[in-house]
Amino acid sequence: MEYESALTAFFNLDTIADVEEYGSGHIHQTFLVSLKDNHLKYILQKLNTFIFTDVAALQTNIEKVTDHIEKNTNDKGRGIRVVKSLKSSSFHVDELGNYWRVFNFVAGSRTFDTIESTDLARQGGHALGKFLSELQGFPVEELHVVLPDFHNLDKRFRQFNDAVEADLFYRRKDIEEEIACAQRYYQKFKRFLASAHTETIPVRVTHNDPKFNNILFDDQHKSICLIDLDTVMPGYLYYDFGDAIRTGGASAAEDEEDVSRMFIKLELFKAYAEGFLSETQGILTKAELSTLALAPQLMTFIIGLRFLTDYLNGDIYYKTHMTKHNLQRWLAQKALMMDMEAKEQTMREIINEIITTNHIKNEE
Ligand code: GN1
Ligand code: MG
Repeated sequence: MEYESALTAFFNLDTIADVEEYGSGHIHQTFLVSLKDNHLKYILQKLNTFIFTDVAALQTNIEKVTDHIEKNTNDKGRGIRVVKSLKSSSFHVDELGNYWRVFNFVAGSRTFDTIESTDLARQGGHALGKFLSELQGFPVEELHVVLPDFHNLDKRFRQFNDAVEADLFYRRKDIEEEIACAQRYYQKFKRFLASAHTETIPVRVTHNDPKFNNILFDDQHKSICLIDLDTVMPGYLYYDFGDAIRTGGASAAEDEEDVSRMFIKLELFKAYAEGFLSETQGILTKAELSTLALAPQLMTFIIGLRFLTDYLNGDIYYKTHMTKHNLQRWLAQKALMMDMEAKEQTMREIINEIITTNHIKNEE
């Protein structure tokens, strides 16, 4: 197996009971390694170095952030940590030039792809809020910007336009309507960002990929922590809250085939926002709070647009599991975004109500 050399770098082979493919990430290859003793488990990953070209910088970010969280959390010893190789390195390069790394597997933890209850959504909100508040004092300038302009709307739209122009796979002719739709919504979100940024929005440590299945839960369905820290970088709060609601408030999976089943569930949105705002009491600015209602629409658009771009580019970025998978993902994201647009006013009222009834104070 291709992970043989990596296993040797991190473990004594005699101690390993089992290795199996694991998880539903779109980028890396992930394995669960179980040891014979104590039922200890680890996560082994072969990194996608087409996307993450500077693995040393990536791993340094993750180590610094997890060290900081471990120092500042009330839940000591329950988070994810980088496991060093037997040679004390935070990653291993095999004979073929593949990069590998290992994390501890948090005992008894699990993830959810869809959200069954408002309690689960609220727990998700707690996890994201805790992550942001525990990293409040982290020196953000120390983080490497591993994927520059990751959530930059203009950059993502430029990449989309380049893909439309190149039309390398002759897919454009069948999706002219989608292209026109994307162009229209780009204008809308450009206006939203221009107006949001008339006030100063602080740059803070953000996760940048807090989709619901990147949250670990225990067997009581209480959230433990966020995982998949690859994209932890300087960012704006609305990136994280928006992207979190894209999955944490949705009625269906991000690639739902039947778009009529894809909408925002306002009760999940409300519960997520309540959990989130209770953990971030006093640290968010007024400018940040005022982005919360529209952020989910914006981020659903940005992620959806990236799926559509990848469809035009011939599916080179995201793993796909069927033909037109990226197109299907865009269509589901578009349906969700349009439903949030129809409910924009209610989403605003929900946020305002939580702020008022819980006396959420912004930072002075
Ligand atoms: C990717 O790694 P994974 O599958 O958690 C992507 C995110 C997208 C997400 C959509 C580095 O996340 O930006 O929101 O897919 N990560 C990267 O599901 O591009
Ligand atoms: Mg990821």
